[in-house]
Amino acid sequence: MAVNYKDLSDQELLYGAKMCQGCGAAVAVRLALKILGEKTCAAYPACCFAATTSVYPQSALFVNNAVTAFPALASTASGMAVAAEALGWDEDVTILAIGGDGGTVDIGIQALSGAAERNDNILYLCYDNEAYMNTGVQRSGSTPYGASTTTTPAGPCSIGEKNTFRKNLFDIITAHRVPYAATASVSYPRDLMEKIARAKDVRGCRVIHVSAPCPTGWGFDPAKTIEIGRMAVECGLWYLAEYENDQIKLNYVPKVLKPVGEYIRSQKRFKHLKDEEVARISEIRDEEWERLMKRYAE
Ligand SMILES: Cc1ncc(C[n+]2csc(CCOP(=O)(O)OP(=O)(O)O)c2C)c(N)n1
Ligand code: SF4
Repeated sequence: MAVNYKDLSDQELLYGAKMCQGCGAAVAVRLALKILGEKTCAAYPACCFAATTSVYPQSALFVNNAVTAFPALASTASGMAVAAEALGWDEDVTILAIGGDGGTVDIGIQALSGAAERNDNILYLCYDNEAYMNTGVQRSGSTPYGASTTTTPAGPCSIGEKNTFRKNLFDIITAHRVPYAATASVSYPRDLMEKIARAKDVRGCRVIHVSAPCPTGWGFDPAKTIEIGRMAVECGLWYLAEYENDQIKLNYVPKVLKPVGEYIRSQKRFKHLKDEEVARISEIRDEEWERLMKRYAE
């Protein structure tokens, strides 16, 4: 499905939500729903998205939706997909699972792995704000090295003893050989919407992992969400990629990676880091990028 940007403006399906200003998660879901449209049934577990959109009996989503248990997002969506098929709903209906990084890479990983292995007909969108934000910024398996959280406060806990390398969800999912997977960022909205559109056309288990900056948990001015997300990609701490037909491609390769320092110094969660620790993050970035280019670059 090609994205017709002129038609998108009147397709708001997320209204009146109570996120913090500048919430990247809200942008991710809003853009996804613009592409998927009204024929969507969404599910989400305990997370910022649920807490800010759907407190019974209210919901800010103008599509059918269900709030489910933390470990059960993918299995709930799998059940919805089977029900849609049993009811004979047309193939245009998307079963959309929306989860934070904690609910995806940690607590919901078993259900997601099962859905991926069975190739259940769901579109799973993980908005990654890099911590368990809804309960007060606890470290998740997707929290980057060096970030201060309430469970890895600034100091030894944040720089290695408890906080090591983040899990790579894209690697985990592509190892399941699902029909479609991608990484994206709210700071590259066209890339994100095109990936949602591509995923909509594919049947089976599709997973999109979206970088969604969080001004509250990361400590930056809410007006800068898009700028911060862009900086992450420009300095190589996030990347835009796609997986289909057992092939991986990088959608955007910066000509020269910007120094990580500007990105790191833009956020309070990293403000305790000394220059040598920032240099270590830069080394990690280089190792990871080299690995990425070897494996993924066309
Ligand atoms: C089994 C279970 N454990 C813990 C909780 C408490 N809890 C609710 S939301 C949340 C944080 C969710 O983090 P994440 O999935 O990263 O989404 P975010 O809040 O960052 O949007 C936690 C720990 C819960 N509801 N259920
Ligand atoms: S804490 Fe972060 S993810 Fe949660 S609603 Fe606020 S900005 Fe969004």
